[in-house]
Amino acid sequence: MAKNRRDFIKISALSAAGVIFGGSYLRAVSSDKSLKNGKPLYEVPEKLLRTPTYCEVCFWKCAGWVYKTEKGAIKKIIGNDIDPACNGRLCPRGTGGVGMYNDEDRLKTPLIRTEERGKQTFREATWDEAFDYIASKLKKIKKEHGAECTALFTHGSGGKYFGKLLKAFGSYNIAAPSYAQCRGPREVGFIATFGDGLNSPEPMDMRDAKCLVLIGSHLGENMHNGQVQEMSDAIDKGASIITVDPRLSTVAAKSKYWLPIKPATDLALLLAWMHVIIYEGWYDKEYIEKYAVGFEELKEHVKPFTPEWAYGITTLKPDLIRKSAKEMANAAPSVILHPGRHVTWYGDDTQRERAIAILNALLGSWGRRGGFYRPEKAKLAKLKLPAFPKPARTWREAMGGKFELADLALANGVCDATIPSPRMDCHIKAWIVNGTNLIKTLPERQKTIEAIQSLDLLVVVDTMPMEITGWADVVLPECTYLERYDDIRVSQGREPTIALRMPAVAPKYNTKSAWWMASQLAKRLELDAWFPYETQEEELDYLLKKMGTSLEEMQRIGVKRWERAYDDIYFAPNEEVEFNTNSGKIELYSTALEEAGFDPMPKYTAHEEPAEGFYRLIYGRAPMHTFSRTANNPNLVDLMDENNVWINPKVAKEWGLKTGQYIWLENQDGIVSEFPIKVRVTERIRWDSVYMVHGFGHSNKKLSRAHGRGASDSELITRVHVDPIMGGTGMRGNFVTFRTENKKKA
Ligand SMILES: Nc1nc2c(c(=O)[nH]1)N[C@H]1C(S)=C(S)[C@@H](COP(=O)(O)OP(=O)(O)OC[C@H]3O[C@@H](n4cnc5c(=O)[nH]c(N)nc54)[C@H](O)[C@@H]3O)O[C@H]1N2
Ligand SMILES: Nc1nc2c(c(=O)[nH]1)N[C@H]1C(S)=C(S)[C@@H](COP(=O)(O)OP(=O)(O)OC[C@H]3O[C@@H](n4cnc5c(=O)[nH]c(N)nc54)[C@H](O)[C@@H]3O)O[C@H]1N2
Ligand code: SF4
Ligand SMILES: [Mo]
Repeated sequence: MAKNRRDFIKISALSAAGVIFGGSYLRAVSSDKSLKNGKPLYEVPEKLLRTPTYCEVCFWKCAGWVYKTEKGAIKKIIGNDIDPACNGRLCPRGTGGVGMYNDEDRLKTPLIRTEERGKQTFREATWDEAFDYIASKLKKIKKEHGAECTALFTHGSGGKYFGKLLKAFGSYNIAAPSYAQCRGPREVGFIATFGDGLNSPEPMDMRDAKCLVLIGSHLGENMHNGQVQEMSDAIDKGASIITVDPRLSTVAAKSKYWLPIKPATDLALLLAWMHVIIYEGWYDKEYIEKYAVGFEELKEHVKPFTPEWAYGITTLKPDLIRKSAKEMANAAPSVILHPGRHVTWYGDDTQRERAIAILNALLGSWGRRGGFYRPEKAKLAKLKLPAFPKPARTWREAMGGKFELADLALANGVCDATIPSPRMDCHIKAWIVNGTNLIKTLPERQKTIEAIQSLDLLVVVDTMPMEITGWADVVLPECTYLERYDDIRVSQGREPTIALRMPAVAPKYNTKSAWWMASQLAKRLELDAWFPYETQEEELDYLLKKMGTSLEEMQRIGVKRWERAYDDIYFAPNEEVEFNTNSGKIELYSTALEEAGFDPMPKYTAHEEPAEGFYRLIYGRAPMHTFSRTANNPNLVDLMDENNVWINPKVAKEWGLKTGQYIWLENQDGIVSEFPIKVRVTERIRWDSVYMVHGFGHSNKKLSRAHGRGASDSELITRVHVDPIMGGTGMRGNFVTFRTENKKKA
């Protein structure tokens, strides 16, 4: 174990910043005392000006300051000290965010397609031409098919404005891949148990946890800033970490217990943990009695699931299962079984998340210090707008009554509802895609492309030429987050907090903000009543004044925090708590799942194993990149310019593979990776799996740094296991084998 367990996090967070800006420079600025006392400061000694922002490199949205020279050259971005999401420190990606602004491959002007879809052949257009084209197509679709035959896919700040546009137009088909390809199952699993989802940032009291259990969550590589910091604080205070991962992740290497589980068998481990905790009497009896229902049923249900039973499935020794359960029980209630975030793995994900929720309940950590706290959120003021028209249909109809428990639209559901089918009398005809590279983001690429090919209109709003822009009819170039205002950031947390993003510099090239684009389109679609302001400053000032501040104040302070209205962050001793479930209690036995025809308590089902010569494809994050969006960022490419495939030495020997060699991966359906990937032979991965970082292997030639670098996990995920409860797309049931040559290319 490392001498100072905090080092690994410091290294990943700071060395990167050091590379980009020079370590001493960065330290000099962040130790500037005048930043600490919360006073607004427009000028710093180096004669730099600063403006507030929040980061868009990932969705943690850390608030920060952009420093620039008087001439408007951006020098650096640093964290805002009073923002609880970052506590004054950005991660390497946030520090390198200026690369998004500087990237010379950026989209520069609106584009209209001239050849067939997918070919990246466009002509440059004016904004007026682009908007007229879109508006006339949308009007035609509305007339011929109905406004509800349109959809928005979004994963970015501007989604709010396009969402409003679409609702005003008459469609509620608004989907984000951050639900059905990411955290959806955990929301549904926790709602079924506690009556509340987790949302973002997750209300985990990590800094006071005495034991943290990470099931696949690879914090430290997953750089969600505030969480990584709180984990490192907890470690410094002596908390123990238990990591369940088929791979020795960064954090697994620092853990008291690493459980190198056979992938796809987590539910067996979770049931065995329940068995031990219940039958050894290690659960929180008072808490369960007071707050929960279904304990006797659960006790009976988990009776057969002994650690010995789980050993045969998970390959984890019974003793390790018992010891780790004891470790959690000793720390309870200051223990967190982390729900994870990207949890769409094997199709039974809502049930796995239910099991995680139930374990947290048994240990009494929900509502307790060092467990899960009650979050607070500032109430965002609303504009006075007319009511939205009620759409004749939504994507749900196309689902034929399935996935009723999904609380948000499914991106894959909207995709399904776009492909013509005899089951449906109408399918979706137009998509607006904002800030999501659907070709790399949705599994089953062929299906996404089939859906796109049956559209009458595809509008893509992006900052970069990406795989998705190649399929667009119209490309609208957004300016980067450093060049625009956006909506007020209202994040939940221990206290209500808001943050402002404002332009640090004027937009480069002929790029514009999503707010402006949506307002302009609204004018052409006669929907201006929903866009009453001429400028975004006026709109923000109106909203901020209603929230007790103003645009002028927020421009100076960037972040505003309020005290909690009530002192109720944890359950008070003996507090009567009403949970938002059918029974008003924590449901160990879920009546809602039972009513909907699903197992009221989680069960283990075996998943398909790789065939001879194939290995399970698992994927994750690298600290210096976000999905596919940073692969061309000049600053971050300097830190990592391609991904590699982790292969166990035993397997490498069998195949004669060596570290550094380039190979192609071929999946169970015969799909070969378009580009080769470098081999990394390592004991840190089980022999039955291979691992790679998501986001590489770009095929768009306009990405001068990212094109052809590394391979894409997405193209190999041609098989999904859909969660029957909420429609999430389990993506880890794909298997690959190795090719030392690519016949198609040879
Ligand atoms: N194979 C595979 N698929 C996955 C995952 C995986 O690990 N592997 N992860 C899943 C998860 S957890 C998630 S949350 C999703 C994420 O999915 P996405 O959010 O789609 O991820 P990105 O690939 O980064 O695509 C973001 C797009 O937004 C653009 N963009 C960046 N900044 C801006 C901006 O300011 N304005 C606009 N308009 N566009 C901008 C980028 O250029 C890029 O094209 O993917 C899911 N899909
Ligand atoms: N640097 C960086 N940080 C990010 C992001 C980013 O793009 N870059 N994206 C953010 C987003 S949107 C999300 S959703 C999160 C995702 O991050 P997390 O929710 O932390 O991680 P996952 O993608 O679910 O899981 C990846 C880990 O699961 C392990 N794993 C694979 N199969 C199994 C299995 O069967 N069982 C178990 N127990 N483990 C398994 C892998 O080895 C890997 O370590 O990261 C966030 N943070
Ligand atoms: S965690 Fe990093 S990339 Fe994400 S918002 Fe914060 S600084 Fe930006
Ligand atoms: Mo995600």
